[in-house]
Amino acid sequence: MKKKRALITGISGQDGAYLAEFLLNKGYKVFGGERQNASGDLWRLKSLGIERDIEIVPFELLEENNINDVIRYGNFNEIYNLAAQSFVGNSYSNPVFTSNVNALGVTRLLESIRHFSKNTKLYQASTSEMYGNSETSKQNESTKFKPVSPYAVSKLYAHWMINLYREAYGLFCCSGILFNHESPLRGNEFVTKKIVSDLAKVKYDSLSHLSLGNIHSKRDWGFAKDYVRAMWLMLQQKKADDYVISSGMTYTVKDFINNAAKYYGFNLVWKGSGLGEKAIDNKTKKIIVKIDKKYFRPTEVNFLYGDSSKAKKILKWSPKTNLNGLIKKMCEHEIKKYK
Ligand code: NAP
Ligand code: F7E
Repeated sequence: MKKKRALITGISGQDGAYLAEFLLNKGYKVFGGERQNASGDLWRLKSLGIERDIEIVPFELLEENNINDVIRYGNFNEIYNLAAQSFVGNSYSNPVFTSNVNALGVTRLLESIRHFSKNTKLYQASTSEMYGNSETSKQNESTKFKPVSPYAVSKLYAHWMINLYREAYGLFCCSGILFNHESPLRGNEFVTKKIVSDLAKVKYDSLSHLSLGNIHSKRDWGFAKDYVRAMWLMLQQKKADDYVISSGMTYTVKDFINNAAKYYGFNLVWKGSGLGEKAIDNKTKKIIVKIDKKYFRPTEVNFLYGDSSKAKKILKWSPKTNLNGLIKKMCEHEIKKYK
């Protein structure tokens, strides 16, 4: 039987690596879109042992002609658009770049599929950040969007374009509204990876303490490997649609720190408040966590809590790893580096 052909844009990122592994296991021929100014170090694919199984193609969301060449001749059954400027913090200092990549980049891609490859199915990486500071206690597909960062606004634009191209031109395109998902392959700039990696440096290396911003925001964190399975399921349905994918639990950044700290043998006691809040190890009396105002954002999403019952019902999807399991995987991965 002829192998299905899938293009994953953003192949060098966290989700790109796990999705590539998932599709290879399903027997797909996987093409990975990599931007040309990238470091070329596909360390995540290497760590999964799959770098030789993927055909890398130059892919830049800012370049219309490049996108058209890839789509016109690729003959893809499925495209997973994971490429993005994905760091919310960075979107405040680079709002134009973020919009160009995340919003207009998706329009370029949709136009290319419409003109050159109308039967190709498209997955778009939408995000829970689009809800912003939502007034509902849980967020599902009908919850109103109130984005509060340049990143979230750019992703909402793309989200609506996906809806529009589905309606107006009958393209099979789906948005996965994914809540935060993490893994040992997460980028160092995101808070979960920063926590597990810096706690390891405090314990085994010479870092004096961990510096963080707002530790009271709540996130619905899941394991990335569970979430890429949902992306694929969306493209296997008869009808294209949008789905919320979440763990169904919500915790503060502080909860995450307390849980992770135990893996390093720290028993944290918290003192003070605001910028003076700090965590001290009860055994050694050493300061382990301090607050630094430079990590606060001009606007913040305080609370996210997803309701993925539609995905559970239609896609038969539910997560296999909970927060404790995720933290265990991430901490063990860091600790291994020192042993
Ligand atoms: P990630 O690790 O930051 O990966 C982003 C990928 O996009 C990287 O491969 C990056 O390449 C590539 N990229 C950036 N700018 C590009 C451009 N102009 N043209 C082509 N490629 C470009 O992100 P992730 O965590 O895997 O997330 C995957 C997608 O899901 C993103 O769209 C993100 O916004 C979205 N999302 C993520 C989460 C989450 O919790 N992880 C939740 C909801 C939605 P370089 O390696 O060269 O930088
Ligand atoms: O922040 C707080 C920060 O950067 C989580 C992206 O994948 O998920 C991710 O976006 C929380 C925020 O993720 C630090 O203020 C405190 O409240 O890990 P993060 P994010 O902003 O939720 C969504 C769903 C995406 O779509 C995005 O692509 O942690 N926080 N102190 C900090 N955050 C960081 N990064 N660094 C700190 O020092």
